[in-house]
Amino acid sequence: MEAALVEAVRSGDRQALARAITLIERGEPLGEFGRGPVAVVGVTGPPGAGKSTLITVLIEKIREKGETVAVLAVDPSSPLTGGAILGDRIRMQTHIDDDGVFVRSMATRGRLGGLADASSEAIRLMSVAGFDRLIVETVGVGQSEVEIMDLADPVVLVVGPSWGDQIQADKAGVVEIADLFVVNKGDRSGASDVKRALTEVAEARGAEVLVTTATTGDGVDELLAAIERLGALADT
Ligand SMILES: Nc1nc2c(ncn2[C@@H]2O[C@H](COP(=O)(O)OP(=O)(O)OP(=O)(O)O)[C@@H](O)[C@H]2O)c(=O)[nH]1
Ligand SMILES: [Mg+2]
Repeated sequence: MEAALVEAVRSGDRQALARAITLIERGEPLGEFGRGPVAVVGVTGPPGAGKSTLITVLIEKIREKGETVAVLAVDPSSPLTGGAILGDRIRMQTHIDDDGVFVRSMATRGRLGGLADASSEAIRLMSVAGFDRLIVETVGVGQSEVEIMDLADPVVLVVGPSWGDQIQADKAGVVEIADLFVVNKGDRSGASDVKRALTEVAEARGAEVLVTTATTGDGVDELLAAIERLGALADT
């Protein structure tokens, strides 16, 4: 990638960042590129669990603290998630006029090389752009999502209240890389059952299980606090 463009990204130029991510999307290699100092919070989980809605509330809470935040939503272009990108854009657009917020969806359909490579390059690029926080959303449905989450610390797994049966099935998947478990849609019946079902696997990983309701904001302060505790641990 052109050095001048990368320099512009480093100087905090948001348009340059958007352009650079588009180039990555189209298959232009980033080349040797180190990570910036910002912690990457990974948010993953099954389609429709409420990841984007939760992130939208997290953005508000982070802004209330006076911090800036960038979000990358990776679209694996699978039939399962068709339309997710549009939904994310519309929802997170509420922050469009805020200079302290950068939200970008990235489609990786047709890119040369793997989904994980493209996302990793975009994440590295975003990590030098001067944001206080960086959040990456992926749909936790396959191995490539697990690879993307290699870059994230901590990894937050968000599931819905009907997820209980999946826990066993997902033994080798996202469950194994999660540092924090969130049962969202706490307003729906079943959330406490899923919390109970998750507790064993969470405890085995030394992880907490939280219940949130993204649509009302319930539990999101606790979620942000838990993320901060994990971030603090990651630094030591
Ligand atoms: N009742 C209820 N609905 C919720 C809650 N959180 C999200 N939703 C709804 O669930 C639907 C999916 O929410 P999203 O935030 O798009 O979920 P997602 O996990 O980002 O979905 P994908 O990106 O498509 O995988 C939307 O209609 C939300 O309004 C919640 O806490 N309670
Ligand atoms: Mg989403």
